[in-house]
Amino acid sequence: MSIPSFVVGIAGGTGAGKTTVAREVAGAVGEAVTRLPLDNYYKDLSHLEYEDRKEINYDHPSAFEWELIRDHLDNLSMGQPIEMPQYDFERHNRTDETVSVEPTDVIVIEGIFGLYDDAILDMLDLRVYVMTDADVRILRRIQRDVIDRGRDLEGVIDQYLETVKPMHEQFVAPTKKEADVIIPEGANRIAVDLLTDKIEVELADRDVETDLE
Ligand code: UZR
Ligand code: MG
Repeated sequence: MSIPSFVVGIAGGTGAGKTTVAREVAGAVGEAVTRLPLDNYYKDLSHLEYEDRKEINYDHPSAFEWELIRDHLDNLSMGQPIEMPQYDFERHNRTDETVSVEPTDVIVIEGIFGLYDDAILDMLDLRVYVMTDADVRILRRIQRDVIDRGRDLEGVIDQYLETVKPMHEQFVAPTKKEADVIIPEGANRIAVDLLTDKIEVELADRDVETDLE
């Protein structure tokens, strides 16, 4: 790999469908795609007790380890493998394990703050914001947190009103101005096809460039 990877950033509110878009695009591109979910880069909070970790504002940019995100994205796009941290939502903490991730020609970084950090924005070749109505997002969030993650409904509602919604309005929604493309309602077929086509055209152009070198 002689030229840097093509890097796609996908942002949007909780429950917007970012992970689904990233997964579908990654599956449709006819080449290996590395996904970098920002959820894995919440700060290590092992020094805190569970009761205190539960109280952290996970919808604020300061909850993420930005230095590590920048380093990992930089390394991957330059052809270096990384050890990606893993996150346990039930314990609200990073796990002890990491996963080795190999560099590929396409990298998709995805999370509520995918279009937030200036250094990350500089590394992106394609910036996508997934815009889904708040009512749909909270319904999906309830489904995921209550049914899949075993949380209680009241807690999910309180958290939504106390932090998720205000932080979304303050920090996440404004990042849509950074986007090249805004896609409605998550993983709609045409949007996924268009993103896939765009990435494939970029890869083909790069192959031509490398052949000429
Ligand atoms: P997505 N989150 C948790 O609920 N618990 C944690 O330990 C870490 C994160 C939530 C976070 C945010 N907020 O809204 C969401 N809260 O994960 C972002 N509260 O992930 O984009 O997949 O919804
Ligand atoms: Mg997600």
